[in-house]
Amino acid sequence: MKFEKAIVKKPSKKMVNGISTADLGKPDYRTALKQHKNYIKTLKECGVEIEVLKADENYPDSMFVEDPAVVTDEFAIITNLGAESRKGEEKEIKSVLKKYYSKNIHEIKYPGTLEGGDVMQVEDHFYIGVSDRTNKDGAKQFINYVEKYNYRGTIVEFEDILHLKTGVAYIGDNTLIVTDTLIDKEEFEDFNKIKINESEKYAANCIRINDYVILPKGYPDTKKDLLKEGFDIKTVDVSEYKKIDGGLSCLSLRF
Ligand code: CIR
Repeated sequence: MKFEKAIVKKPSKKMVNGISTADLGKPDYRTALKQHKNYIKTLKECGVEIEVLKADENYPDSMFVEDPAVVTDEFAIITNLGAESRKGEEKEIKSVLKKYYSKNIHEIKYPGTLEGGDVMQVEDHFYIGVSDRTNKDGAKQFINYVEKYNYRGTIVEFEDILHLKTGVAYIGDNTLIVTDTLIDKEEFEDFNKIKINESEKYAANCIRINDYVILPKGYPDTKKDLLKEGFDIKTVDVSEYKKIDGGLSCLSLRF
C-alpha cells in the first residue's frame, strides 16, 4: 500500500485527562507536544504530506484521529465512536475529509458503533475487531460499505485489549506483528507472524508507511526481530500517549 497523505491533530492541554487504563500516571503536556512534532517529522521522512488540525480543548482524546474515521485511497468511513466522552470528534474529521473524498464518504450509524483502532487493513481486506468500542452492528455496516468498492471484511472477536490494533499490526509482505492474545486466531492463520514478547506488547501498535515500519521507542527485542526479517525501521518516542492508552497508529489517518 502506498501512502501519500496523513492527517494528524495537535493534542490539547486537556489530553492529560484522556481515557486511561494504563496506570502510568498523567502525561506531561510539553513532552507530549515535542513527541507529536517528532511523530510528524518521522511521517514526513516516510514520504507523506501532512495536514495538521488544530487542538480541540473539548475533546481530551481527539489527537487520536485514527478512531473517528477509516480512510483508504478510494473512500472514507466516518465512525460512530463507542466511548461516551469521544462522541462528536467525528464532526470535524468529516468536514476535513470531504475535501479529499467528495462523494465517497459513508457513516456508521446508531445502533452501530465502531472505532478506527479496531480496523486493520490488509490490502483489499479489512479485519474488524469487536471490542468494548465497536459492536457487531457497526462492524457489519462497515463491511457493507467496503463491499461496494470490492473490498472484503472479516470480524474478529477478542477480549482483554482496547482495540484490535492494540494487539496486531499488518506491516506488509503478508506479515503481522502480533501479541499473545491474538496469535492463535484462525482469521490470521495464513499470515507470517512475528510474535511480540509479553514485556514489549505495546510495540504491537506500530505502522508500516511506504518503505518503513515505525516502532515506538524503547522496545529493543521487537526492533531486533523486525531487522532480522529485513524491515527498515524508524522509532518514535510516544511515552506520553501510552499513558492514555494510545499509540503510533492512533495518532494519524494515513491514505
Ligand atoms: C481512548 O481510550 O479512546 C484513548 N485514550 C486511546 C485511543 C487509542 N486509539 C487507538 O488505539 N486507535
